[in-house]
Amino acid sequence: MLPLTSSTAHRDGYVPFPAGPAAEYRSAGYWQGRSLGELLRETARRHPDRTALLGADARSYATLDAEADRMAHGFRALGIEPGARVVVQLPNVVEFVPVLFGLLRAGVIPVLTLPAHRRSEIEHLARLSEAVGYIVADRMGDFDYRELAAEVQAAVPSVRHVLVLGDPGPFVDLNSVPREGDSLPAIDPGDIALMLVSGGTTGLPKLIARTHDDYVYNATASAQVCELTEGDVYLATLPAAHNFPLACPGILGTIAVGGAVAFVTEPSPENAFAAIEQNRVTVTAVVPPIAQLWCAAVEWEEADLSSLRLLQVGGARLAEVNAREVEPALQARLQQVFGMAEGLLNFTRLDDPAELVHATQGRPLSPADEIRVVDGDGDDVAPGEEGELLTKGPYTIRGYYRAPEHNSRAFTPDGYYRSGDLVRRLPSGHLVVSGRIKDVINRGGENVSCDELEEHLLAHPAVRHAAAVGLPDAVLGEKVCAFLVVGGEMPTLSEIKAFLTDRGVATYKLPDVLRRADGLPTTAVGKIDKKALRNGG
Ligand code: OOB
Repeated sequence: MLPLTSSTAHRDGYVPFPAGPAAEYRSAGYWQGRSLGELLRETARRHPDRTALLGADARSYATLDAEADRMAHGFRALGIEPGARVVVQLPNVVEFVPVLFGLLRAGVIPVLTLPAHRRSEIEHLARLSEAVGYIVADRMGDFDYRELAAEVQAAVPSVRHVLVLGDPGPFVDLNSVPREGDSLPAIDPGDIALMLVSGGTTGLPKLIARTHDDYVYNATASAQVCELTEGDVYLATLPAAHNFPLACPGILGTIAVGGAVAFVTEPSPENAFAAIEQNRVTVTAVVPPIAQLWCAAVEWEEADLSSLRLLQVGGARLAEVNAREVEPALQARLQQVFGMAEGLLNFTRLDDPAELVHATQGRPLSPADEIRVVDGDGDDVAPGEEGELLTKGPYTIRGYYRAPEHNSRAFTPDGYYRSGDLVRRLPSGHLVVSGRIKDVINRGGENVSCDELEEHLLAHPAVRHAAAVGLPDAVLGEKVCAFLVVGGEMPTLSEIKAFLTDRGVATYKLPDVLRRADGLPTTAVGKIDKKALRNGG
């Protein structure tokens, strides 16, 4: 083993846990000094022959473990150093797992982006992370990621390596990289393991650096709350690069206990139900609109879903009426999960009374999670009153990566993350999410940053002022409405969509509704009054 002596440049702009809390998390056993790569290694030692990944390309734990090592050697053979960042953008395919563990074992930091991200997001994230590589699949549906990669590489010169799963086109076939070598770096469990992408509170997405220690705890403690065992089969229904299906408990929690993981690239009832039946899936996680769709689809889909024991629903608020439908329709336990890529996770527990499971978004995962509910002045509200949720703990970041100015607003001086979520806390500790103070539209579980969208809209030659707000929608929870003040002729919705798509904006961020306004209402201090816009412009 080589010590990880090379560069520590990846720590520039990283906000570490302060020494005091870090020592406490270690001595209390929340941080176990294990790397994510070791998590897989330990399971492979215990259960070499058990199935790790299901599907046409199924793999046992021993096979996956060896493959992850070979991948790691491949990244080293390309000269990708420990601490370097590589943007990963893969669909939900089994290869996601060996690629992830290969990078982790090489000490390379994956920047986990979603398949729906487009030029605007990927370029920004590649530039911000100074990525040296970009790993994509050749195509998904009618979208060609190699074309996107060419654009990204042209715009961000640090991206030296484009590795493609499938037909590489002008780039390098991921599977052609030589995979021999004799040593892999020693990994410091306190160091950055991977980077998640924030839902985006203001402007473009932020990078969330998670350490091995904190993320191993995130995954294993979540597995415990879900009573996950080696008999479980987890279906990755949401995009694998998102925190929820990745580690809550998701793919990593399942691997920690020796269960099996299956994948679907698309969550339609037809597709997902077939995967549940074929793989005898026991647990999966979805956003509320998908849960609603599945509950309705049992009426017309024939599939046998009897293996499913737990459906986790989170990412956006699940209405109580919809929560009540889940168990009768799917004959599986419902678990509400209120989490964030920044860290804090809340779960309803498997033995919670039905009332709490239906009407709350769960309680914190860890006894070491610190929660405050505060008013606009930052003072604690009375018990049961609504306020903003602030949190810190053993798996919640202390700052976004390379965002010092934003961090001074998003974190309190004593290290709490200001979630922007409005909650009420019940005597049991369960939280009810009642809204948000931050300016984000939650479109079916995908977060759309209003600031970012407005910036793109303002680039249109006819647009003088723009304001994006969420409007209630029966299916998506919220839909994207853009108010425009224009000089001259009002562009049509399809013109605006084409304009934004051309700028590389992801499809899920495109406005669903366009409204013309003569002027935008403002608050007393001159900020755009979004509340007034939502209430009818
Ligand atoms: C999950 O993570 P993110 O980072 O995509 O989004 C976090 C935000 C939260 O701050 C909150 O505004 C909203 O999404 N949210 C919910 C919710 N779960 C997330 N709002 C109401 N009810 C819920 N159950 O979305 C995420 C990460 C890990 C596990 C689950 C979800």
